[in-house]
Amino acid sequence: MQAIVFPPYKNCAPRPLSEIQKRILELKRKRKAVILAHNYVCEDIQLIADYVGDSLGLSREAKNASAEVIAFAGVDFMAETAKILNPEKTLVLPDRGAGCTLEELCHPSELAVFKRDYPDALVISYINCSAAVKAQSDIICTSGNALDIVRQIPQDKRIIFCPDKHLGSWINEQTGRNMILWNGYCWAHTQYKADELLRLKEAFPGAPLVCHPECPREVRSTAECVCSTEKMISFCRDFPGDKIIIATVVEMIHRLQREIPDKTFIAATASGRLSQHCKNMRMNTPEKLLACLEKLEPRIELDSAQMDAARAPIERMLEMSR
Ligand code: CIZ
Repeated sequence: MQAIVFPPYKNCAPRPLSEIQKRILELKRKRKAVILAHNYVCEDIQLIADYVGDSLGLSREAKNASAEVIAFAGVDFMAETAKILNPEKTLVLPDRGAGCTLEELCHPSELAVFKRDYPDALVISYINCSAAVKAQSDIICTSGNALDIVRQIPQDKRIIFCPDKHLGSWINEQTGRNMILWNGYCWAHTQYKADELLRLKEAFPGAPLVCHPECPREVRSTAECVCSTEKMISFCRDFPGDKIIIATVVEMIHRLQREIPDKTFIAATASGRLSQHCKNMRMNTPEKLLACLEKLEPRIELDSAQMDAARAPIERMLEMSR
């Protein structure tokens, strides 16, 4: 069984900033920019970002940002969300091609047709979707606030949940709802195999398995805790033991290590692969971050009517999440 063991951070030698990291920080000051980075980007970027977090935290940071330029290390739907909340700001992304399987699997025209069959249903969309899908939604949610948001909707209200069928089925299980699920999935989180994870748990007795709700049900059923990346931080901090197995994009371990420096994290990996990577998040390299701050390109530009339509469900999410 493959796994990568990350020793306690307090035992790791501190690394001085590299030349490229120093140049990024210098340029950031010159451009009066702020760097927002998702939990899933590489450690070299996490270490120099002004804020590292999940989509919800990043949306809040973007909304409150006073900087003129936002450099967003993440994937396109996240940077688009930041632009929608800050239409007057310059929003740059290291690689405009960094997308998301979930986004690709939910085409706005297909959603429009699907919605016709359920005219009275509320559409709740996971933030991992395009601006055009957001514009057709009533409320956006993240994996961190999805349960809380769905619980605020009256029981008798029909809900279409898109695009992640696995996150949607987890919400149905946890809330007793029967939401209508779109048939999308995250490529990275569907690589795990339940039997491999069970074997990994046997190899690390006493270590709980923490997995992301984008994992399929049979994988989730092997875990002691199913939660979003932000909740992984609090679970791992509060867990009394010193070893924890994590099943999500492997770069998450860097933040866990920094915030909980006295524990060992074991990154579960999918069979035949060295580790659990998101190919889109990996397009964010320090070189491309430097280049996008230099050229202020690629920029996120969206149609203003579409941004207005997409802003309402995002704002609703921010109002509904405590
Ligand atoms: O909401 C996010 O940022 C994602 C993609 C995962 C998570 O659980 O934080």
